[in-house]
Amino acid sequence: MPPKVPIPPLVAGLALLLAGQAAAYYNNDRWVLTATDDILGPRGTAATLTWGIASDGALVPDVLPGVNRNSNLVASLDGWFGAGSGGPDLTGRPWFGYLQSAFDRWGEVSGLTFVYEPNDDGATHNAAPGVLGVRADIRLAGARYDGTVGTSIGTAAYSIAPDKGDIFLDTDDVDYYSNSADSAFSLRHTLMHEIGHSLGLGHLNSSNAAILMEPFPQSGFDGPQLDDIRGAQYLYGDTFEKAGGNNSLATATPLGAIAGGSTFTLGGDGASLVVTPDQTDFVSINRSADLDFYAFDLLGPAEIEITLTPIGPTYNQTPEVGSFSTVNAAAVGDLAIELIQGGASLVMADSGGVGVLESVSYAAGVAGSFAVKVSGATSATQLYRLEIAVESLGLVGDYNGDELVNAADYTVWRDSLGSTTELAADGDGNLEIGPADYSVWAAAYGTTAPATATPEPRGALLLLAAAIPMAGLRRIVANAGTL
Ligand SMILES: [Ca+2]
Ligand SMILES: [Ca+2]
Ligand SMILES: [Ca+2]
Ligand SMILES: [Ca+2]
Ligand SMILES: [Zn+2]
Repeated sequence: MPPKVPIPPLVAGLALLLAGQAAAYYNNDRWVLTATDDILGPRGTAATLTWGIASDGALVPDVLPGVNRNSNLVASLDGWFGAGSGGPDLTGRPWFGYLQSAFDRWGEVSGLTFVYEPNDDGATHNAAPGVLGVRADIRLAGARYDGTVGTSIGTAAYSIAPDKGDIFLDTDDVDYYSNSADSAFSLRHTLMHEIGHSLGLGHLNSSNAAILMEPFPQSGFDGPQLDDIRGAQYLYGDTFEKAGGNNSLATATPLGAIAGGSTFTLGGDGASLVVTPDQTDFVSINRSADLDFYAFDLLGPAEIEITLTPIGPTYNQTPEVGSFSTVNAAAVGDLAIELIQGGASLVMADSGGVGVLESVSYAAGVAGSFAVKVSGATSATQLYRLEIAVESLGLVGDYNGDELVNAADYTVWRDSLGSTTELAADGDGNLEIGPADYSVWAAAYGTTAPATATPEPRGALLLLAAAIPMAGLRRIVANAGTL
């Protein structure tokens, strides 16, 4: 549990929150019109947003009836962190990376892509839409606001929900913002929180989970936490939804070759309650229309075991006004899995309900390309972990596939030594032909495939494998003597 800082709210309560959500994260509507995408597609699909800095002097109307101000953010940042060589190009400023990293971090854990817009025409803050080459979708501005009184910074910042999305910093909170410790944690932390609002996320509180969207400044973690990431993925999908997404076989996310004896794992960071800035491995089904296809290759005959596990911690949460309720982030949606080859379904599983893992296994008689389809019945973000375990079924050391391990296999090894593309002699499955593959061959020299395995037509093996449960597969493997 992160320590709570006993100071007044970070942000004026501007967001109009939707009532009655049970998924934790509280969201407003997401962006509809952006400078890059024009009109966005349905909720849960990816988006590109531009961000920039309002020119100093731009008018900032008070969010509450009061005085209007003019932005002094660039001058303030220069004062806090230095101006470097100065000039109109802000990307060379010593502080520019702090701002950029705050936006980019949200992009690392969701379907959002942030692009810096260097132009700003000085239009009134929160009053003009983003236009490429003119001004950004999300514009940062700052001015003297309510200052710091004693140890209380009062309001440090605010932002307004989409499609406005502009962010305001109280540049009177000098000591708070100019603290450069931990790569200007106070500035980055505040910005990442405000960016959350600019994406459409509202406030919530938890007594046992780290959450960036709590209304008070936090410490003990850096950046969006699991509930925040679930919220961002609810609105914009996971990172694989970018660039058209992975909702079809034709646009499946490529996982590459999975070698025998190895397990490919995706989405493992979704079980974290505290998320560290180096964690980026979060995938989800965020609505029933979200399909996640992944493509992978087998290098030879192999048994595939695929496990799909809904994941996420259990924690409590409450909206700003309301009582605590418990959220089990691993029991939000009912996931299903399917293994596909050449457009045809090989095997699928959906017997488990909400919060229950699904698994399928399949014995592939030959090398080939496969796809996994992850889907689910859900109205909120269900994070998952996908594991694809591959066990080779080929005769060890038989690099030319003639079911004998002899000198001819040595020739295949020697002729492809050093290759990472001709992998017939990759006996140890590390995707490169090296000395270890010679050792695999040497140790197996003289062995032959058992007589019972040779007359089995490959097509028949495939059909049989698809129809029998895992225990049956294991038995076939044992009889073949290859494990
Ligand atoms: Ca203040
Ligand atoms: Ca997805
Ligand atoms: Ca998808
Ligand atoms: Ca299921
Ligand atoms: Zn806030």
